[in-house]
Amino acid sequence: VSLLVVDIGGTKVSSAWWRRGQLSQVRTRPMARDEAGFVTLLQDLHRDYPHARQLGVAVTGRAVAGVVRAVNAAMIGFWNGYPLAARMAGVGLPPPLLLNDAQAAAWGEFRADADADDGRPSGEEGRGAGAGDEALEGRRDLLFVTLSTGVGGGLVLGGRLQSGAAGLAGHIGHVGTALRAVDGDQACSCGRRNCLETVASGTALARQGRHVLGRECTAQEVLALAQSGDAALQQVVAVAAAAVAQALADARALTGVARVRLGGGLGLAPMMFDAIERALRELPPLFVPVLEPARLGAHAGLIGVGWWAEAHGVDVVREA
Ligand code: BMX
Ligand code: ZN
Repeated sequence: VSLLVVDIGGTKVSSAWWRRGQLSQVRTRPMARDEAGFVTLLQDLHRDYPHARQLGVAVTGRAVAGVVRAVNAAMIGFWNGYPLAARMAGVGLPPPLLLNDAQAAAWGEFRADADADDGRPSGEEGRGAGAGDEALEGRRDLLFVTLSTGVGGGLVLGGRLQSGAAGLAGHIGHVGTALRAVDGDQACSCGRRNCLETVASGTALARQGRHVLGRECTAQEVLALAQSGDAALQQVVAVAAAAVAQALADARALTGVARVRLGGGLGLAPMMFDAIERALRELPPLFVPVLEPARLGAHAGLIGVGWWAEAHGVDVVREA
């Protein structure tokens, strides 16, 4: 094995050897807070996987020609215009193929379905011929949404991963929401106002929790306290879930996508997942996609970028 896969998120960095969709030697470390710390992290990576010959990297932010550019500039201080490919080469890692983290996860989820379908007897796709065609057609499209430090998204349409000009496609965290956070209108550090990410990300839940409780708290704490009956925090969760549901309906209206996978530490939390399902049931069925938890769980990005790197070659630095 020699393909190393890395997933660099706002809060943590995961890495593993990748072979045909299987991961081994999975490691997770906290994301560095500054550039110097990040270079140390890259050196540690190189030490942990010294025989890496190929490298696929899923990364928070847009990845363009070896450089990462934040959409939300406040998420990681040094991440806007960071020459990631050059820094990786600088510590002796192979030249990486870079892909946005949620786009990578979307590709991983899509590929996981394709593999599962391979093992199925044919004709199982639906009863009537018409219904079967529609079901089959629908399986070529998939939206992945992660609720984590930020809110990320990746879209596969017609069997193709959409990365868009400048890697922006799928950034559902930065669509506007008509719902308001409990602490009022929010400026998003992407330059827009009241983005989904300012209402429904882990960062947004923690911020609203602080507003309600008058002290620091985490998104997981907000969920736990809401679960145990705190009405104000239940409202925070309900508004976040409704905002996500609206954005999924918007995505369906715009692209026709009928299947959504939800991932990220917050998205995979049962309370959040259930709240979003409930909010979807309030919407007209035409706009409601089928929602499922990410089948690859927290490793969707790692596995997805592995498939992507395998298919696209990783011997040159390239635009994802
Ligand atoms: C932000 C944006 C997206 C990313 C999403 C989820 C940056 C740095 N990131 O909207 O590119 O996909 O967060 O990222 O602008 P995560 O770190 O929470 O997984
Ligand atoms: Zn934004």
